[in-house]
Amino acid sequence: MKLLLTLVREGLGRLIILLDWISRPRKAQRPADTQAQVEQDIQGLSLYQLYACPFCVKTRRAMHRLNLPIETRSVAQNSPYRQELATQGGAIKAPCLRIEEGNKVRWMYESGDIISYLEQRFA
Ligand SMILES: N[C@@H](CCC(=O)N[C@@H](CS)C(=O)NCC(=O)O)C(=O)O
Repeated sequence: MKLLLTLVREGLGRLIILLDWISRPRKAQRPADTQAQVEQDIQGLSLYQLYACPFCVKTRRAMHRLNLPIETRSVAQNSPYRQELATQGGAIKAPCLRIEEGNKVRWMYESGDIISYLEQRFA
């Protein structure tokens, strides 16, 4: 039964990845100097995520649409980032955006909040 559930979950995850790939939104186009500034600004951001998690796919789609090549860090089992997310972020839940603000770090959970934050800052 556990194996069956794992297979269904993995299958659905792969299907979501395929559907995402087929229906990728268009990337925002910016003048080269604006894009260079945006890429500088996202240096302090990293997305802790799981490859086939639907909420992570939704967040990565928004990043693609906004043309934000933010570093992604897998929190799959055995990844060192999983423990980092638990101890520093406070929970193992993906996605989570790590935001460096001066010498402080903010951990933002919830895909909807992350997408709103990115849209407000970069759209
Ligand atoms: N409401 C949250 C849901 C996030 C969520 O449930 N993520 C799952 C993966 S799809 C998770 O991190 N589960 C904990 C785990 O896999 O250990 C969001 O929109 O970001």
